[in-house]
Amino acid sequence: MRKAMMARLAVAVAGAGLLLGGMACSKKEVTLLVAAPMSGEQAQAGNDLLDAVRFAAEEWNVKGGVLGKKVVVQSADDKGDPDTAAKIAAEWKGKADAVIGHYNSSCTLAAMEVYYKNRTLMITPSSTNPEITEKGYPLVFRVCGRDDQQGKSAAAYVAGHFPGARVAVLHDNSSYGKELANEFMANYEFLTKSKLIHYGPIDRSHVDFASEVSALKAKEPTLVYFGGLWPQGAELVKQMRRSELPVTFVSGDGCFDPQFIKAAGSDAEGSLATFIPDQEKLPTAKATVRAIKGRSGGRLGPYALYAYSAANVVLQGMAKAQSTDSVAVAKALHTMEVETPFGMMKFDDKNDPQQSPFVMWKVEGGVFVEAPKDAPAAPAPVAVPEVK
Ligand code: ABU
Repeated sequence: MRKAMMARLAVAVAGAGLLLGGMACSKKEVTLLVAAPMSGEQAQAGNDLLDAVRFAAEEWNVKGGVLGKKVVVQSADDKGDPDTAAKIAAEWKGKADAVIGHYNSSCTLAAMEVYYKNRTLMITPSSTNPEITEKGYPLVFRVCGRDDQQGKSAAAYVAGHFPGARVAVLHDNSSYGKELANEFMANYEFLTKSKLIHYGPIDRSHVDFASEVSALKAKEPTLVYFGGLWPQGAELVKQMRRSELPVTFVSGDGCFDPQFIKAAGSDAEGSLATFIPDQEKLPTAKATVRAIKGRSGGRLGPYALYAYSAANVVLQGMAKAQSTDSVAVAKALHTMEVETPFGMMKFDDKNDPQQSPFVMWKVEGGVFVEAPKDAPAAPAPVAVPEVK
């Protein structure tokens, strides 16, 4: 994998002469493009990323920028739509030195080949679909964890804490939600040697899931795992409570947001979601967390610190490479550790961070708290069949 990626990097270097026209042009500025949903139901997530990258840029600019150039942050609204994301990738050819984005896995998957062909470095702070880095594009990086990791973590938690549960799985049919649901299913069935009682999609365009919930109710599940984002997750939870379906609702990082709790209200109580351990408790993150919350009315978006980290990955990579050239920066990133609020970050052969732990969180008293781990240990998750 490493060899193949370095070979592709070498091809990109060899082609540099042809591609100079595609490189960002300004000599006095370094441009970071934040590409994410800035409007619609996911607007808060996109704006969390944008504000965090702006903050990182301001910190660098106070110290003189990078390589003597001012760091400028631009944004593009992909609306959470893969076609729009691919168009943005094409439109920004030669205008951005690096892209922080996209937020959604579907958008990142749709845009990343265009960025790669245009020789643009791309770092996603939040897209967790494994395929993004499994494809082996040398200019495509990720700073967060992956759905194979969080699906496995959720399955081990459910297997250990809910023995004998009647488990149903729903997903939103997106690159994120379906993949996460599949990872959960494969690991859960492997660990428990039992089958799900239901697996199926919901239609994201619906605002009411009464028919899905009614079909589910007939199967008498005791636990529902959902692969998808908080707007649909909150609606599902409300609809299940309204239908007197007494299940434990379990989801992933897409539902790990105070907006999920706000939208579902008291129905959210007891819901579970995987995310990383408490960022606010990290000694290395304290100052950045305080600053971001100070700028954002007290909110620390789930992926804000990752976006801040992604900006630092780019800028520290440029400083190390002594160049803004994407290929040089990508090469530098494999020879260094980047200082981030999560600690020193090092990339593996696939351009994923070497560390990305997931834990279970629970809604208690209207907020997410880390869920207790004191349950019988699940069987060791070894040799799980690959998810197709
Ligand atoms: N990882 C949660 C939301 C973004 C995505 O991967 O689609």
